[in-house]
Amino acid sequence: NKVLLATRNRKKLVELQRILDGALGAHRVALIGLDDVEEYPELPESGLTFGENALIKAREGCRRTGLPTIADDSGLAVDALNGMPGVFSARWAGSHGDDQANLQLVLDQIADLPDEHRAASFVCTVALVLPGGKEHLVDGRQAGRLLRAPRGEGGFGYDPIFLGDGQERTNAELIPQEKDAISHRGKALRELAKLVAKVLPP
Ligand code: ITT
Ligand code: NA
Repeated sequence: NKVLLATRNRKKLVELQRILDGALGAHRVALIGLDDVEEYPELPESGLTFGENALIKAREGCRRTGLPTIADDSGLAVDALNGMPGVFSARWAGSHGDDQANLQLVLDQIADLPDEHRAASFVCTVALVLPGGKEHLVDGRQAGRLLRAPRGEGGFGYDPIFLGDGQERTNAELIPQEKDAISHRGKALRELAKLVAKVLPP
C-alpha cells in the first residue's frame, strides 16, 4: 500500500516508516514524502493544536494525491514556558527547521531554572485521512526534563537536550529502536498501526 506521509522532514519519514514496519511487518505500507510529490505548495500550519495542524496537512495531501495520507504534527511542551514552543517547535527561533537554533533558544529561556523546574513533554498527534473522507487522529506523549547542554548525535530536533523519565541517556543517545519504544511518536504510531491494519487491504 502506497501511503503519503505529508511531511518534508526526512527524519520524521524515516522514523514513521521504521515504526510502522515494526508494528505491521515490512512491505505492508510504503510511505512517500512530499518531496516525492510534484508542485506541492507550502501550507500554513495555522492550527492552535497539534491535531488541527495534522489534519490540515493530511487533508491537503489526500486531496492532491488521492492517496491515503498520514501527517504527523509534533513538538516539545515545556512546563515552565506554559507549554511552549508547542505547535511552534519547528520555528521557535525564527527559521523553520533550524534544530540547533530552536534548541539553543529553549535552553536560554530556561537557563536559570533548577532541575525540578525543567519538566517537558514531547507530544505527537498523527492524522490519517482516507480517500473516501474518513479521518482518524491518535496521539502520544513522552514525559521528561531538559538538560543544560546537548548530548548525543541521534534523533533530531530537541532530542539532544531531552532526558525521558526513567532514562539515563537523552533521546539523541538512544539507538533508534530504543527511542521508538518510549517516544511520543512510537506510542502514537503503534495506535495508528492498529487502524491501518483494519482500513488498508493486506
Ligand atoms: P512537517 O510539518 O513537514 O511534518 P516539521 O519538522 O515542520 O515537518 P512539525 O511542524 O510537526 O514538523 O514540527 C515538529 C518539531 O518538533 C520538529 O521540527 C522538532 O523541532 C520537534 N520534534 C518533533 N518530534 C521530535 C522528536 O521526536 N525529537 C525531537 N524533536 C522533535
Ligand atoms: Na507544526
